[in-house]
Amino acid sequence: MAAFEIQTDPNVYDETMLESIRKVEASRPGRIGKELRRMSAEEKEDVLRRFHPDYREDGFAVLEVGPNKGEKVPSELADLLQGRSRVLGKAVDVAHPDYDTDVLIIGGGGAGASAAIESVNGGARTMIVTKLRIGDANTMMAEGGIQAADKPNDSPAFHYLDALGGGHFYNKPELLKKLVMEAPEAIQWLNGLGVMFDKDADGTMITTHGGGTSRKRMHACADYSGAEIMRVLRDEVINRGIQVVDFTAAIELILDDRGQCAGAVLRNMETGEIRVARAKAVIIATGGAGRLHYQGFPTSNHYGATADGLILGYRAGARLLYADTIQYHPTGVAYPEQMLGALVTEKVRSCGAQLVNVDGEAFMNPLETRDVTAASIIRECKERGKGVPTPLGSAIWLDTPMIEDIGGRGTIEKRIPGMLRMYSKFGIDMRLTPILIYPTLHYQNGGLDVTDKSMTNVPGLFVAGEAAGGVHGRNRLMGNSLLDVIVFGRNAGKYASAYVPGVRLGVPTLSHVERFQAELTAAKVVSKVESPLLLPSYTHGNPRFADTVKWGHADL
Ligand code: MEZ
Repeated sequence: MAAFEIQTDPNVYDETMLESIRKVEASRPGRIGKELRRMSAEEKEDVLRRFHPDYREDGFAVLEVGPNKGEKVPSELADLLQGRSRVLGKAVDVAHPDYDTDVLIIGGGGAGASAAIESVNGGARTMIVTKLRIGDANTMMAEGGIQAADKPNDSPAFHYLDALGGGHFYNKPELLKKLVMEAPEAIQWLNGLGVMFDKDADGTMITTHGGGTSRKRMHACADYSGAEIMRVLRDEVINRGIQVVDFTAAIELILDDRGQCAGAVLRNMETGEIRVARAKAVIIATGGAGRLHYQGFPTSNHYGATADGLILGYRAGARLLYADTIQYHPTGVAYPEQMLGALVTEKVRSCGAQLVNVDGEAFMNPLETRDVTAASIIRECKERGKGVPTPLGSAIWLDTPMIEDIGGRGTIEKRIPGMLRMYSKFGIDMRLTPILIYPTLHYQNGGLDVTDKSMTNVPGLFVAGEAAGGVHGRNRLMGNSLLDVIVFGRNAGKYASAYVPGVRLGVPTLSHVERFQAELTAAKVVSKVESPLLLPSYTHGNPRFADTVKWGHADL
């Protein structure tokens, strides 16, 4: 195969960057093959406390109403959780549904699709509603891989311990146990459906390390693992004839007069028309919150990641767990600015690239856990002044040419072809020059609190994927999110369909929405926004974009 050709742009890096690149190149031979020291527990604790955005008091607000009253969450999320419902003041006829199903799934990403497949397998009438199109989801954006302990030198016990340590021991044990125990079968399920995992000539799956893994258990489809998984799940949903209603957002849950979840109020994203779906069980699979741009960070998330499910669940009385803990992926694109915040997969570091400062020094082991790595990058730029100046702030080199030095020519094209092409569009050949990165808002570690049967404290309300909290504790490891959407998407689908035959719905109502509003009024909370948000408030070319998305932590 001919090597991928790139027209490099001699002007893409300015003189300061080029001078720094020369230092990176000069130090590279001495860095190759040298194992970089791991931080001690005390060092990690220190860097997290001082530099991780989760520890910034000014980024958070305390909830004044609802099941988590008194707890802190990111300020932007608090505004939405305590926002004004989109159904208030509207005549919504919940007694006369437009759709009637057993299991209503809100969200068309990996968790929603997996849930739908298993719900149908369980014999339930099943319907997906999604505010964009099926597959427009963070699953699609995941690049580096999916974890599963399925090699002879590994075991779910090692996987459990790695994720528990990475999560700072806050992971809910029963959820984590399910995640790791069902991981090998999840890989086989996906493989059987047609996911094209990277394999050796003899068919053995290729596995690599991720940050915080003690064994090589990252299964990948080059650097578009999520897109490949989503392709196959979407095909499966469509081929099975599962009803999918695109461009339709859920804007409120419906409960019955006994407090059971009984469906959702829907809004057509194009026409604004309101519809009602009656269901005996509802699965929230709405994904993450990157488009809320917590603390002004750019994001690697898809356009619709606005925490909608958390808002719907919370107003209906479902508890949140660890909603104050957010994952900033250490390596988001910092330059060129047209790609600001886009994901540079952790696989780049798994393949050997080091994190290097303006003076060409590799300042840390590149495979520390994500929270520690992100905080260390911020420290290097903000406290030590060792970042590389870019138009939007300072950044750190990811020394990608090392990958080819270590793995041989062609490794980048083979292992991370998507990344190579992404940079090529801007005249950067990452095989020849390092790339500039800075943390980007990537994942919501917490979410709605669920049991190991994926149900919340609201009967009939299930949650799967990124909208659920607990399995990852307070920091998720790479590759455990794709795994989570498969294991817990399927879990929610199975348990929701099994739950349906025992349900007798009472009178449907939206009285919980009025009660919540009354609580807000009593607490003198003035709602700043209508919620759920559904889509971010910026558009390309809109000057407000510049106000919303500032370079993270410029003021630290
Ligand atoms: O699990 C993830 O978040 C993931 C695979 C991201 C990546 O770096 O590729």
